[in-house]
Amino acid sequence: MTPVVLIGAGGHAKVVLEAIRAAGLYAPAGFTDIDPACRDLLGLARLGGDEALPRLRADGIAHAIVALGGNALRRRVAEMVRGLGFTLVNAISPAAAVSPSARLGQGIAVMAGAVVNADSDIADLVIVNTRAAVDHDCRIGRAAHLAPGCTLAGGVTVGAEALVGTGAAVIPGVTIGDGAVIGAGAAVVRNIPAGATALGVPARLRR
Ligand code: JB2
Repeated sequence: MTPVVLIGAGGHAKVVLEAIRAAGLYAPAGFTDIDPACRDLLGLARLGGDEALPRLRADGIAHAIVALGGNALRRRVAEMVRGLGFTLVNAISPAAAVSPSARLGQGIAVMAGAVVNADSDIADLVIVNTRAAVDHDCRIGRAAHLAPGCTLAGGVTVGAEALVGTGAAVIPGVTIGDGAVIGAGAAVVRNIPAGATALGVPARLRR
């Protein structure tokens, strides 16, 4: 099996690791984490900080996944990792349902119970977290995070690095701008501008 290095060893990395193990397409070779105290991730060993990555690449490990939950951090670290010559792989849980007509980029995590429906686009570095639902014709921008249990109806657009909070619901055709944050449990019934925070039912912009 093709070896893959995980970048990061926190809570998100645990779930990514188990999705990779369950899918059985890649063999986790270890992880890098900036915290030297972080020595073990569910039986996987620390290979060093990110300064170890050039050596790992030279040793023949060519695949990586950036398992960091923060959207901007994940995007920045992914640029660095790609710059070192790694190819980013996807961690797709076999307990997720991904439509054959959906288009997936690279470095994506789709967790158990998630659904990605027909003709949706999932850009690089997106997290479709546990039990999140993306219905048909959605467009999810680079390094966005759809948190556990959120629901996007058909034709929703989510901008790059946006966060749709846990349990939030978004009605059909709405656009959520780049970097916007949707609070947990919010009901989004109109477009949300880039960089805005929207909370509540129905969701209102935080002033
Ligand atoms: O630049 C980095 C870096 N920055 C932080 N490179 C590497 N290799 N590792 C880095 N880290 C490490 O990421 C930290 O030392 C820490 O071990 C880990 C972050 O762990 P934490 O559990 O705080 O966050 P997370 O990003 O794994 O998970 C968050 O996001 C998920 C989506 C949490 O909020 C989770 O609850 C959430 N499910």
